[in-house]
Amino acid sequence: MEIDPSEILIRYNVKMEKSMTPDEAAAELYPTDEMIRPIAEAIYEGEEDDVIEGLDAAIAAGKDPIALIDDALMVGMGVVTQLYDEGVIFLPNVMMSADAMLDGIEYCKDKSGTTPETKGTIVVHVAEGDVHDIGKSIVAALLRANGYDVVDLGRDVPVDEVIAAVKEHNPLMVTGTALMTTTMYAFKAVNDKLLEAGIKIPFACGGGAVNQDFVTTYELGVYGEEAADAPKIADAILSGNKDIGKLREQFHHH
Ligand code: B12
Repeated sequence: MEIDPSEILIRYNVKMEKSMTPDEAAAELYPTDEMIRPIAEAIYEGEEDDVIEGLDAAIAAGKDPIALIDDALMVGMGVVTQLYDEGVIFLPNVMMSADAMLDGIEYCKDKSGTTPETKGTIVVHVAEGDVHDIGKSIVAALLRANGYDVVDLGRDVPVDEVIAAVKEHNPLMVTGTALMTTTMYAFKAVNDKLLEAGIKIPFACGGGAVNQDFVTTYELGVYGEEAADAPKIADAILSGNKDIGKLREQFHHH
């Protein structure tokens, strides 16, 4: 479908007559911290260069690059997600913001420079058919920041590719991210094929569409609500808790 930008603008005018423009709505939501605000604003505007500039200034002022992923980039993306949910902005805006966000994550990862001794390998992926990879990239960044070697298979990863990677890398655990109620069923397929191959490692799953009830329907599933749960689950496995039931006890809400 051809999108004529002038028509979108006309629609905005009609829709916004009585209320705020999208920019004004966004301005209400930005954080007040003067280091963080420009980064959040640049995410909303989808301006990669300004995101990097803002991150640079914050890092120069002593902020931890990895902490900035949650404290600044996620905050900016939160503004975008909220306005999208409210119908104030549309998918093309979200796409540009997502790209700026991913560039920012890469930059923070580079800047963190800490390459701690590896605690073990983890295979990370986005479910087959699903291109939403922001959450997965945060999970990967936090795992790396916490000393794990991450094999990042990317997005829309065929089930068999996940199984092949697990066989090749013999990881501590696998993570899966799904943002759509249709694609999350690929996790069940991954679970079944792992079991078929005699591989019984924890399969930590999360992402917008996924919930605890769904994840408990397959044997290896451990649900993680936030990206920060991924390194916590990995640490628990590392300290000897390899039992899926016990991991669920520790990480699921009861
Ligand atoms: C950004 C976005 C996009 C971007 C994605 C860019 C990218 N590179 O990722 C673009 C514009 C490309 C896009 C496309 C589409 N999208 Co979209 N998109 C979104 C949006 C606005 C935000 C998603 C997001 O990034 N959230 C932020 C991240 C950080 O959250 P997250 O991934 O859940 O991760 C967090 C946690 O879940 C956790 N986590 C994630 N994984 C894991 C794993 C482990 C182990 C752990 C512990 C934790 C964890 O960590 C993160 C932070 O704590 C949502 C709406 C919404 N409100 O969620 C729709 C949404 C996900 N999209 C949707 C749809 C339908 C689509 C399209 C089909 C639209 C279309 N008609 O073309 C296509 C999908 C194409 C495809 N095959 O995948 C629907 C899905 C509906 C459903 N439930 O099935 C949503 C919900 C919008 C809606 N309300 O309808 N989208």
